[in-house]
Amino acid sequence: MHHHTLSNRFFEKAKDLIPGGVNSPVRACKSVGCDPVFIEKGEECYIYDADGNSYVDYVCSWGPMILGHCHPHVTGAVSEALSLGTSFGAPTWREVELARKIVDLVPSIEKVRLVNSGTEATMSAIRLARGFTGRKKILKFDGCYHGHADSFLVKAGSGVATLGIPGSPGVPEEIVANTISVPFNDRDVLQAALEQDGHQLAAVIMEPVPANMGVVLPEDGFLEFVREKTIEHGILLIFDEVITGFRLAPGGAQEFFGIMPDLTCLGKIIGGGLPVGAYGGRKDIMENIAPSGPVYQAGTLSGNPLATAAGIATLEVLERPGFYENLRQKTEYLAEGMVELAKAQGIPCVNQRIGSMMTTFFGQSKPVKNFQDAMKSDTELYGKFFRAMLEEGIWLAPSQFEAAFLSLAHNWDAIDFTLEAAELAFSQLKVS
Ligand code: HOZ
Repeated sequence: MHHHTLSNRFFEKAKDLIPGGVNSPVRACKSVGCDPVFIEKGEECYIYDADGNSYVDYVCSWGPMILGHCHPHVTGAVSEALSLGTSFGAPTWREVELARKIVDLVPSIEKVRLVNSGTEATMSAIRLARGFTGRKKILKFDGCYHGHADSFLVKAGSGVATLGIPGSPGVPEEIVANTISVPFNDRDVLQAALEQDGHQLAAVIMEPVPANMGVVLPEDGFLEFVREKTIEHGILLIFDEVITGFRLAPGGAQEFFGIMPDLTCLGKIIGGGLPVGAYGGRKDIMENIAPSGPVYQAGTLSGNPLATAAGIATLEVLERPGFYENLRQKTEYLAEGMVELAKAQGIPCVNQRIGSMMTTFFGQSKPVKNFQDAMKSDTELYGKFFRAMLEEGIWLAPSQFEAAFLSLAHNWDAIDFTLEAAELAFSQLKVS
C-alpha cells in the first residue's frame, strides 16, 4: 500500500495558498476521487513523488516529455545555456535556430513567432486571423481545447470538460458570441454553419486529432473536407498542434495526414519541458504581426534562452531515424495488451490511439467520434482504474478526457510492468 503522507501534507498547505492547491486545474485529482501526489523528480520514463513512490509516467507533463525525463542531450543543452544567462529581452541566436528547425520540419510554416505557452499561441493566432481577414467570428469544435483565452471557452475539452464547467464566468458574452462550436467529424453541421456564417468567419481552429476529450480520430476525409470548405469561404484554417506537433511526426498531424493549414499553433514538445509556444504559417499572413505589420503581440520572456535550448535539443533527438516508428510500436503493444486484458475481465472499454498517444474510454462499446460520445464514458469506472493503477505505480492522466503519452524512454520492461498493473486493476474493477 502506497503512503502519500508528505503529498497529503503539501496539498493541505497548498490549498491554503493556491486556488484548489494546484497551478492548473487538470492537476487536481478531483474527478478520479483522490488528492494529487507531489512530484519530487523524474528520470527517463519514471517519476518519483515526495514520499518516495515511483510511477511509470504516462502523462509526460501533458505531452512535452517525448524523450522522457532528464534526457542527457536536453539537460546538457539547458545547463550550457544556464551558465550564459537566463534572459535578456534581446534577440539570441538560439531563437533563430529553433525557428529554422520549426520552419524546416512543419510543412505549412514559412514564418514563426515564439511565445511562452500554447494558450498564448492560440490567442495570438486568432488575433492575427481576425486582423488579416477583417472578420470577427471563429469556429471551433466541441470538446477541442485551445487553452484558456476567452474566445475558446465554449464547449471546451480538457479541464473544462473534466470539471463539467459549461462556460466560464468572467468571459464576456460579447466575446463568446463570436465563437461558433460544432461537433467534430460532422460534415453536415459544419457545412450548414459555414453556409450561414462563413462570410463572417476569420478562422476555423481545430486540433486535427483532438486529444483534449480523450483521443478522437478524424474520420476519413474529414480534415480534407474542412480544408476544402475553409478555402471556399475565404476562412483561415488554424491547426492547433500543441499536442500533435512533433508527436505524430516531425511535422505533426499536417505531415501525418498531408493537409496544409494556413496557420499552426505549437507548444509542449518544442519547449522540451520548458515553457514555449509558437504560431506560424503562410508568410503573407505572418507578415501582419508587429513589428512587420500592425497586429500586436509581444512577450518579455518569448524565445527565452533556456527554453529554446531545451526545444532545439529535443527536436534534434526526434529527428533521428526510426524515432516515431519505435514510439508507435510500443504504443500499439501497450494498447492492444490493455484491450485484451480488459476484454478477458469483461470490462467495457474502447481504446483509441494514433502514434504515441492513446485513450481508453471506459463504458464504451463503439468508436468515440466526437465530444457527445466521449461524454458518455463511465468516469466512475475510469476513476477506479486510475486509483488502482496509481497504487500499482502507474501515473495516468487524472481524467477520462485526456491522452496517455509514451516517450522514447518508455522501455519494454516498463510497458510490461504497466500491463501487469492493468491486469490487476481490471480484475479489481470486476469485483467492485
Ligand atoms: N492540454 C493540456 C491538457 N490536455 C493542458 C494542461 C493544463 O491545462 O495544465
